Amino acid sequence: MSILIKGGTILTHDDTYRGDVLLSDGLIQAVGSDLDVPANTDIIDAGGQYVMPGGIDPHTHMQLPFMGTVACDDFFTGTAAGLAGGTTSIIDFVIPQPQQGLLDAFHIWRGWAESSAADYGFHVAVTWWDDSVYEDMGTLVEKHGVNSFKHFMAYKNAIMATDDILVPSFSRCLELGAIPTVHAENGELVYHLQRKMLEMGLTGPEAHPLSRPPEVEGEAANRAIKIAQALNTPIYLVHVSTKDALDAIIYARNQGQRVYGECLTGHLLLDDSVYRDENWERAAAHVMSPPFRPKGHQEALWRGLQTGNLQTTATDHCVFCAEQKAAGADDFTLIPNGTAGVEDRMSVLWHEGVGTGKLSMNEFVAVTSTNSAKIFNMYPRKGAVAAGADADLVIWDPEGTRTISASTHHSNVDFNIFEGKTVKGIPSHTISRGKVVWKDGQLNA
Ligand code: DUC
Ligand code: ZN
Ligand code: ZN
Repeated sequence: MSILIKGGTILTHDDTYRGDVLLSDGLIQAVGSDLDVPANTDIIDAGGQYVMPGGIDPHTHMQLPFMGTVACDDFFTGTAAGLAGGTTSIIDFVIPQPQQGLLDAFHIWRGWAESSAADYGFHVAVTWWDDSVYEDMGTLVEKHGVNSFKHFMAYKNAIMATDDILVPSFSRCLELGAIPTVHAENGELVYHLQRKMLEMGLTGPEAHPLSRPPEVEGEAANRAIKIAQALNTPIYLVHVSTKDALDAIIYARNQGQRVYGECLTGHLLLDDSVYRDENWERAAAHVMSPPFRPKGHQEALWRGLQTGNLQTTATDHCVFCAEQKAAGADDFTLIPNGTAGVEDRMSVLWHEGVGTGKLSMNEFVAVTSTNSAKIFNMYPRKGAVAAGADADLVIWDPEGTRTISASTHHSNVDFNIFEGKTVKGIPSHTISRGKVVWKDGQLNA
């Protein structure tokens, strides 16, 4: 079955023009005007709307086993929520426990992801080191299409990668042509400050940001970037949330170093006052790492996107319901870390970015899709509106509105950090591999 998207304005990372798009067999067959259209082609009228590449969220954690529980969106519900918001691909994380084989973990995650309603890829975390990890990294790149390895510089006594892991792993990434990525927080400092908060009797969510101040991220970002520089590897920093880390990126990029940075929709909009909410459940629902930051950092992140020093936007979608968050009722360090976002990223960024003039429409496409496709080796199969690319597309209604709420979102989680926010600019249709999976508010994942 073919589909012709007719009469829309095509929006890519570098162009805006009137044109039609013909899809069949999961691929974009042609883009232009007066296309040869087979009989029985379904026509979608995209008049007054934009046709752009489906969103790529390069940072999600579906059904992640974490902090004694399991994230409550599985690969189906999480990717379905993404489709409802115009995101047609995610890159999730395989996170082996220390001493667990990387390939073993990879196959477990691949099994879970069979239920995915959208396309997915994996970053694989390096949480320990020996010769078998070195070997497995090679197999993952050469046989399984893995392009990136993740290093958690925080989470001491769990998955933290110390320098004796970062150095050989970054070096192996360079040999393989894969890109090392880091969660940049100094885990030793976090551990120390968490103990200090508890000793002071600060046990609630208000202590969470105090235990992870901006310097914690700034130090780790600098260290990771310098290690990468010494080894001559490119590096990608996930969820850059502070001016401190951004300044390290800008400095390195100005020296000609190949450093990439991602920011999260939540970090662009919210500040740390959410942790001082008198309602414990609401405050705990915002506990994620890195935390939401004091006022001022958000503006710096927007500038990072505008100047191109940050290239991608993501969500770190990793969701825990109220009863799971309650594990930390007496000790904030036990609150499972994570918030939602995969469904809301595109609309919130359009509304707050394009709607305010902070981002051009083409920059929006770049930071929501194309740049991730390029950095993680999927371009131009993903992130493009071009013949031969996967037919992952969004038809974007710039006049449509939606009021975000946990009561109407498609994720399993019972909370939304953007609750009550009305956004202008929504997907009227999402098309995944040539199939319409979201149309005028109806999800058919
Ligand atoms: N941060 C979170 O908030 N959740 C999952 C992992 C992470 O680094
Ligand atoms: Zn992280
Ligand atoms: Zn994450």
